[in-house]
Amino acid sequence: MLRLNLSKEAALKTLQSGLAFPNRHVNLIPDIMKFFSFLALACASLATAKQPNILFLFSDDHALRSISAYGGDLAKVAPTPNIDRLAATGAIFENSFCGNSICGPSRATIMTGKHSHKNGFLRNSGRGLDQSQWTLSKALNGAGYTTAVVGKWHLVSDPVGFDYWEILPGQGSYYNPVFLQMDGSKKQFNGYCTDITTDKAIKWLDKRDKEKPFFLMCQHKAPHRTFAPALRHLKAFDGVTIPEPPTLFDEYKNRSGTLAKNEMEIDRHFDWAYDAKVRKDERNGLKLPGLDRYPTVEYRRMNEGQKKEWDAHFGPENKAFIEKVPTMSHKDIVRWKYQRYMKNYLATVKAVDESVGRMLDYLDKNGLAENTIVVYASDQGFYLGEHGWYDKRWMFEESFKMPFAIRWPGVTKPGSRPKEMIQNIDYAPTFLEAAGVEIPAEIQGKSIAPVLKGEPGDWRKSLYYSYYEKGEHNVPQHFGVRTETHKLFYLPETDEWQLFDLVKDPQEMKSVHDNPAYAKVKEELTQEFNRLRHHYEAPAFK
Ligand code: SGN
Ligand code: CA
Repeated sequence: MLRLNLSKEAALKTLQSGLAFPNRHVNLIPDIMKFFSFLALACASLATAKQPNILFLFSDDHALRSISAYGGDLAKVAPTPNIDRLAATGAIFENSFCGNSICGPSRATIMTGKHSHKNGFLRNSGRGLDQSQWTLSKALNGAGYTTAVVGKWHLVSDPVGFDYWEILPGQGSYYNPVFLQMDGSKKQFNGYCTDITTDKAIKWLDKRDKEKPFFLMCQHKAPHRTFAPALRHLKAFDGVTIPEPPTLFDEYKNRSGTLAKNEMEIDRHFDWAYDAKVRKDERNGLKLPGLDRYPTVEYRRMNEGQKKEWDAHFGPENKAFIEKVPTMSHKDIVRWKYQRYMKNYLATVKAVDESVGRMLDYLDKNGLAENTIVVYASDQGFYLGEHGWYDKRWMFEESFKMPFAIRWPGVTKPGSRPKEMIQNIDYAPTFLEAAGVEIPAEIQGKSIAPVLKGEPGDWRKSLYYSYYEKGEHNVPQHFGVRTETHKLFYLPETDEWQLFDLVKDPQEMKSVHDNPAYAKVKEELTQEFNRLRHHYEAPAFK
């Protein structure tokens, strides 16, 4: 099949320079050039017609458990009819993973198709993405795509390879957010961040260069901490009791002692005003157990009308809670916090899902659905009370996994649920294949197109993981391997290994590393870990 990965301009330029013979007196050249120019234009438009649009819908910290298409105990309350609709008309991956469970690094991996040690973006606190390296946006832009990113970026250095961008500075804010403009200025917008990001994405689609295929990254802040819902959704979960995970009161036995040193527990670290939304001035001087360090920052950003709506919801609930605290057990207080956390988290998801619905509707209404690949994913998973936690970072399943739904008309089988293990290194090569662009040798991922077609061939049987950060939430660096049945990871700081049997112990409550019955598995996984580290050219532990 003819694949021409050039824009019309580039195709013309290439042909013209190829015909610039030194003996310029030959009179035929102008005619030949005209003919070939015509051919080039025709071919380029043909290739353009074949290049599908790519709509990348992305959120921040979206746990799989809170997407009803994934099933599980929250399926009945998860407010995701539109993500479900995408999954039903495309594919949703049961085994989709990140390479490093933290925001910037996950995004850098998506943009480069490489693990953190190769793209240089190891941790959020770094200097930002080195944009001089190969990136997905530069490649698609160069291959004739018109490109844009709106919303959360978090790669520190300004976007490159985008015709248009309008991004949140750093983490961004939920209410009345500020957006960084391409000219370096900042503008504030009234309203709710998820809605505003969607408005900007739609506005760009309306105004885009319609001669070209598009690559649009619509990236939300939600449902990231501090889990602040759209005001219209504050009451969405009133009267609902969210099921608790069985490991909400994990005591961190039978695993590395570093787990107990975490600073991401709902019990000890979920801040009362900041996270749980019980402000100091609402407590009648009552001292509450657990962290109580920060103010309710999102509340401070609101105008008087917004504050009124917020208070009308949280005020009476907080009052009733504070009156009840003296009669509550410690565990009951943790349970209350869990309910508060989950209702707000799910309410932020509800707006993200509405955004997905608006974007899908836009494609339908504008005749774009048939020629647009749509992906919904998030930079990593998240703990929704499993192991007593919020946040991510660990290689345990809840945060190692990334939600991933894709609709690629003519390629995905509607309603399919592939089991193959994919990773965020695979997104860039997948999009390149769709665009008919050659995949550079330096890319570490693989196109998932064969999996989508139901012809996975010799698909990978193991995944590599690395986590380099140290600091907030006190999760130690660790590096590991996951197969379909087991997981092994190494903690350099304490020189410890952890081995989990994912079939017998899916909640990862007991490391079997020192269990003689697992000696063979341990040996196999250690070898596989070393093989992967060699394959991906991972540096030595420091
Ligand atoms: C912020 C959050 C942390 C979170 C990191 C990383 N604190 O620092 O809870 O783990 O981001 O998240 S907050 O008070 O600023 O909300 S990430 O998704 O950006 O990697
Ligand atoms: Ca994140």
